[in-house]
Amino acid sequence: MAGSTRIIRYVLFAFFGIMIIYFISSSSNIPKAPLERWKGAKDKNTPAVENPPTGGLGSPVPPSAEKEILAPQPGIAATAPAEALLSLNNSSLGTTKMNATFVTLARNSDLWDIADSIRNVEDRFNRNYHYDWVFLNDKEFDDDFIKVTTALVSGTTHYGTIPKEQWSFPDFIDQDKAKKVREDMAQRKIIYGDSVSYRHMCRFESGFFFRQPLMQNYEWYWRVEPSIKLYCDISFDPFRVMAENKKKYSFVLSLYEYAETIPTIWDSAKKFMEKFPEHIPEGNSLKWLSDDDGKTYNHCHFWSNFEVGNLEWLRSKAYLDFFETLDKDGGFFYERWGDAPVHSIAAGLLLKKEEIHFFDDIAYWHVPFTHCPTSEQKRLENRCHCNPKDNFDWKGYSCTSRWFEMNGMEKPAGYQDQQD
Ligand SMILES: Nc1nc2c(ncn2[C@@H]2O[C@H](COP(=O)(O)OP(=O)(O)OP(=O)(O)O)[C@@H](O)[C@H]2O)c(=O)[nH]1
Ligand SMILES: [Mg+2]
Repeated sequence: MAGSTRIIRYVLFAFFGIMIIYFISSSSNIPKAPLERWKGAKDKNTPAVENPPTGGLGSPVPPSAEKEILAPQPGIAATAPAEALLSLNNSSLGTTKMNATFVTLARNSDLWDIADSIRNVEDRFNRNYHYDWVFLNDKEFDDDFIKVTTALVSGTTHYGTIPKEQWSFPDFIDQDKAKKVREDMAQRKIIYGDSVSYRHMCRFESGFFFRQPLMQNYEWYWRVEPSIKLYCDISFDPFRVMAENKKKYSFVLSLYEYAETIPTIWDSAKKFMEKFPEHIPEGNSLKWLSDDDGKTYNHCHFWSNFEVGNLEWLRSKAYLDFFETLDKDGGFFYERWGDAPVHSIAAGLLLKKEEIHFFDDIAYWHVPFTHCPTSEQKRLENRCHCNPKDNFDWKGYSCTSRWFEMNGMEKPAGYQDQQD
């Protein structure tokens, strides 16, 4: 009798022991919630996020919510309309991943430069969020490209080949005329002026990347180019900031475009405004684009090698009518229109100015310009490693001062020390 009691005790002891070891080992395998340090508005230039993501050190996230953040779930939000997404974000599931992806256009030869960018994005942000990454190319990606980028991205990667008709001369383009333009621009040493592929790239980024089958299921995108740097921790979700604040387009750097590359782009934009007045809302950013009430373009544009934006806006009739109008005028080939002025003029004319966001907290470099937050507090809090002296925002060739002025935003303390 005593013997069988002892056996029962041993069995129970062993059972509970195994259970305890199981719970300890399985919970230590749960990836930790992102270290949220988003605290809402830190100064007047940063809009407050009404529902900051939970899950910070001070607000433990239940295991189920952790899984919501960490598991890629394109299926769920992919079919949810924008309204539903927003209400989901405002609910207690504040930590759900957004329906968003990184997107990069690249050649196979860009591998090591894009690897560098991915490492920056992962280290400063995506290792905590695991967003997907879509890679697009006019040729097939090779095994090396796929192998290395798949290993580096913490989310799911997708690879797409661009259809030929989106990377070639449309039939309404006079190829002889286009060739003469390239020869002339080569002589005048206009940057990329003699390049055919650069023109296809600009036209593709202006009118087609958001229509790729791989992009269809996403609502938000973040464009990343080869060899960029991020200088601060991004401890908030930019996609969520965009959605919760009803933003459609964002930038970190703005500047004046080379006039020689876009002599008639504003004529096409004016033609569009006349033809489609229904697409031009009150309270847009026309004043940022033009100093004479729309007669001429001042060449200000958002630098589109960084963009976080709303794909539904780009796929809207308004944007497509805009692209179509410009495309038919032929300036991608008869001049050398960049996708930056095209996106910027569209955002400036088609969106209300409060739908465009300046991401001061995202410190960024693409040769040769840097955006580094002016506020020392921000730089220290977010472990930034950019030199504030390099900040381009307040220098003479930047259009960011104008952006602040048009919006009545107060410039950060110390900005005068960073002007030239
Ligand atoms: N697949 C493909 N991608 C391209 C091609 N040309 C440019 N790209 C990509 O398009 C984007 C813009 O090209 P960039 O060469 O960076 O143009 P840029 O930023 O104006 O000029 P840089 O100062 O050289 O960076 C990058 O993501 C490139 O990888 C091309 O011919 N094929
Ligand atoms: Mg580039």
